[in-house]
Amino acid sequence: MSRKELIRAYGDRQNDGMVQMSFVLPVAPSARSREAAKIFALEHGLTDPLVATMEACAEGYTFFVVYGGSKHAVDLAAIEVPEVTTRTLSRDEIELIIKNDIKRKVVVVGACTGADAHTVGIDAILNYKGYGGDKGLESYKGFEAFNMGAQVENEQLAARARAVGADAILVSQVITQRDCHKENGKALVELINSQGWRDEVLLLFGGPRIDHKLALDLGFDAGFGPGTKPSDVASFVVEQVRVKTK
Ligand code: B12
Repeated sequence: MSRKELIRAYGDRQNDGMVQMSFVLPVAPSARSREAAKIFALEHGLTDPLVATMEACAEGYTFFVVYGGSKHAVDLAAIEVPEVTTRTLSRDEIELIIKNDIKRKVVVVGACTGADAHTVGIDAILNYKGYGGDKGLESYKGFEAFNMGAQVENEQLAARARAVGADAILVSQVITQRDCHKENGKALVELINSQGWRDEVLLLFGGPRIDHKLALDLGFDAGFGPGTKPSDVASFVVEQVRVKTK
């Protein structure tokens, strides 16, 4: 049996299990509301709850932060989760791999698909301005990036990607109501499979509620969540295309 690797929350010192929880209650701030917040935290299993914040956030609503002890521990050794393991390369490293190993432009086509109108995420990855000071794929000499924008149908995206000989298709999904992101993503994979060119293209799935495991489950090659930088994506794509080129 493998050794357990139990970890607990860190508050003031190792293993003290201190956590904080925040919530809004539909009451105005008062001594009674403070007590209600304390009881609410106790009911969730926090020990010795301390109401650290009690602030009115709208008429008749109060925002609370409660600090208290949690008895729970997590066994890290028992967790297995797939993750993108590609190291994020520098711009120079990426450009060099494309120039010396791939020896042609790497073509990517991206879109926010279905009824989803949120363009900011896909723009952050593809457009010149990028994200968090990290310029988008469009800014690399070695990439040719096509951004089709939002509300793009899977058929349109697949047709465009095929027409330009895309190495990778980047799908952004922000809206997750009624699991429409899963349906949209899966439908694209099925479409490309049915057209018989799945082996020729990398499929990347991204958005605030996307992770690598979900993307793999849906048939994509990788998933990218919140905080992804264009250079993370560029690194993954060039490493994969380099392997395919060999
Ligand atoms: C801006 C915004 C809008 C704008 C969008 C404008 C635009 N041009 O994009 C407008 C006002 C149009 C809008 C509309 C709606 N919105 Co809105 N919106 C937001 C908001 C405030 C910010 C989203 C954003 O821009 N984030 C910044 C970007 C940079 O982050 P990101 O998308 O996560 O992208 C990063 C990563 O995820 C990743 N990534 C993203 N995509 C991809 C793709 C690939 C391939 C890769 C590799 C990486 C990657 O890289 C990016 C950089 O790190 C969020 C709330 C929030 N604070 O997040 C709500 C939010 C997304 N919206 C929401 C909703 C419900 C709607 C509406 C349905 C509201 C309505 N009832 O009309 C409509 C839907 C319209 C539609 N048909 O899609 C909900 C979604 C709930 C859900 N999970 O389904 C949110 C979460 C608000 C909320 N709390 O309820 N919205």
